[in-house]
Amino acid sequence: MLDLSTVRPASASAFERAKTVIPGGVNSPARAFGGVGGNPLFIARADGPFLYDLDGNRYLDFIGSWGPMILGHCHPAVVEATIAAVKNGSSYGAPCELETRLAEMVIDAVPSVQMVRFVSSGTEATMSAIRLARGFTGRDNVVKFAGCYHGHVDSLLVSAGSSALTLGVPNSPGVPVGCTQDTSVLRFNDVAALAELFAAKGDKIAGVILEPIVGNMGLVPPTAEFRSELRRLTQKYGAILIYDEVMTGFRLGYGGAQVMLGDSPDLTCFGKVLGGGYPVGAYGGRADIMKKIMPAGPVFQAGTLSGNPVAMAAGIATLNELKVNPPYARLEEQSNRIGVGLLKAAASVNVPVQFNRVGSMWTLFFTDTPVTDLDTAKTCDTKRFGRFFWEMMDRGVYLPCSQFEAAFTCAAMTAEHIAQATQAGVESLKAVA
Ligand code: HOZ
Repeated sequence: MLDLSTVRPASASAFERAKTVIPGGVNSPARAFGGVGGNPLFIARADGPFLYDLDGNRYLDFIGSWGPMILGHCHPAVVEATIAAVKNGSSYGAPCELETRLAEMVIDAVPSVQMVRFVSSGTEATMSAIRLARGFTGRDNVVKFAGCYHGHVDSLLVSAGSSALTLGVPNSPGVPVGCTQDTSVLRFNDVAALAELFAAKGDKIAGVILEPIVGNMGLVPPTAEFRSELRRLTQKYGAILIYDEVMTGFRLGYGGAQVMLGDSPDLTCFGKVLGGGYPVGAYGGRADIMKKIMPAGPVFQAGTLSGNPVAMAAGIATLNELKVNPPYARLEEQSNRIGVGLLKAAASVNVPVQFNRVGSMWTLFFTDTPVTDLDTAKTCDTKRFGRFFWEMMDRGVYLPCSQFEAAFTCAAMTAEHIAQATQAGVESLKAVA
């Protein structure tokens, strides 16, 4: 096997140094290249659709910081807004109008959201939404779906996707049994199992949380029947339906997955695009539920850097740009073009693949089985994916370093960039055939 440290020596040596002081050399396991082998790139800078590593290589970036950078890196409006904000002070620990303005923008974009609370990450958003669902209903049970990932919340770290799945720890040590004993895990898209669970204990279920369009076992869309049963059963039994739109919010359209699908959950979690590249999460929804949060109500949740002014300014600038110059139709067309090219190339070299895509989120699964849930996602040839990943990297295309993650096309990519990435894919598929 090729010694990767000789290919990108600066990244390799930075990784060695990092490993001596940071566990595994990274501050989030998704970045560690555990699913593809080799060393992670260390990034020197980013601009538009590109990342530049310490060795001076340039890559077309299809991760976009795992979703936030829908406008590309260093979008002038976002840079300008954050510089202006930081000159007014970087954190107050007191309310400011930027928080209200961003909340109004979220409410304007997502009809199911009547009130919003800002936090600092997607994990905090889902953790708080679960607490709120329990506090509001007075019930303990929560339902999640295998392969969905809602951050590293104790009660949701069961059959989790994303890096928990990639690195083989879907149920982490350190999570006490007591934290997950009230969590039921069902198969995504399994309507019969859902109906059975609600029939058995619907009056004990506080809430159901899901990624309405899953990104964390690779891209997996829901069936219409699954979504409508979810809404019907949660309403019938008085359980809170929580859409985790940390990945899909403002990404699949200005109103996220729920507006695209025509759905109306009770609570929604946001992150990623909402912060325009800064640490922002949020949860919002029906006012009668949200008013249970302290200090309006009794459900406790707090955060020193929540609603941070610089992060709020980045979010406002990002959402403003997405509203004024919506990139969604172009992202759809460009992402589709990649899929058409990859499917054609895979067929020509007899590599079995599935290309799942919604808008600008997509995954090339190396399997001949249609991927509709975690079990089918697991039929993938992850070794072949790893080889494909490195072939793409060597051609200057930076994909998510796991079969079980979604790639993101960004608005800074031109037709030429899409053609380059597709050509790299064609050559890489040939190389792994
Ligand atoms: N939530 C991200 C996409 N699965 C991964 C980011 C991370 O865990 O660092």
